Amino acid sequence: MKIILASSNQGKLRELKAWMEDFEVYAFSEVMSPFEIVEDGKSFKENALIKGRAVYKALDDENAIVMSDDSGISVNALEHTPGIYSARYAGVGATSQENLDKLIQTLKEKNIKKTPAYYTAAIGIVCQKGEFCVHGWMYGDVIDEKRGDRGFGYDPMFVPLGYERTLGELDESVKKELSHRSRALGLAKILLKTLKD
Ligand code: ITT
Repeated sequence: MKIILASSNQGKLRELKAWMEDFEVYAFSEVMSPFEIVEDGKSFKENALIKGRAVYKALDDENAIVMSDDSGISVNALEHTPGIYSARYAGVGATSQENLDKLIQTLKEKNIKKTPAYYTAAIGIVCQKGEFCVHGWMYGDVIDEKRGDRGFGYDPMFVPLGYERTLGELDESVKKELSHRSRALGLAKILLKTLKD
């Protein structure tokens, strides 16, 4: 089964491809000229489906199966922000590094050294049979410094529940086992099996 991933985020694409290695998977930029998608939904689910729908339409192939990922980090003590705005926390067009620095700066301004947070991933699937969405979460804490350079995005400041080190420091197998994305992909794989029949 051939799957087109509606994402331009290299960190996500790496993880999605590693998790979907039993499928034939391509980033949409590998099969067409990449284009910008306006993510103006009010939830992870809405944004995941906006991305999936845009790429499905552009592919113009009714047999295509498009998978999208909308995700982000929410900090309980910051009223669950940045949430769906995680990619533009430091402003529209901000880099991952700028977003990470801004979240660390926000914690420092509030004198917070460590506080509960969680990642959410909504995986969308758009194909001839319809539009579907599944979610996964990973809980833990964020700290007011970066540690390690594994993973991507906010990983150097995120300590998963039950661990002392950040996702930037831990072996990648830990994130593969526990992550919001892996959990959502576990459900997405079940969905894909049923769509095949
Ligand atoms: P696409 O829409 O092209 O997939 P994007 O980066 O714009 O890429 P999102 O709108 O879903 O994707 O934004 C997700 C943000 O949350 C982005 O800043 C990521 O760095 C961050 N994020 C999501 N999952 C993460 C993870 O597993 N580890 C670290 N940061 C993550």
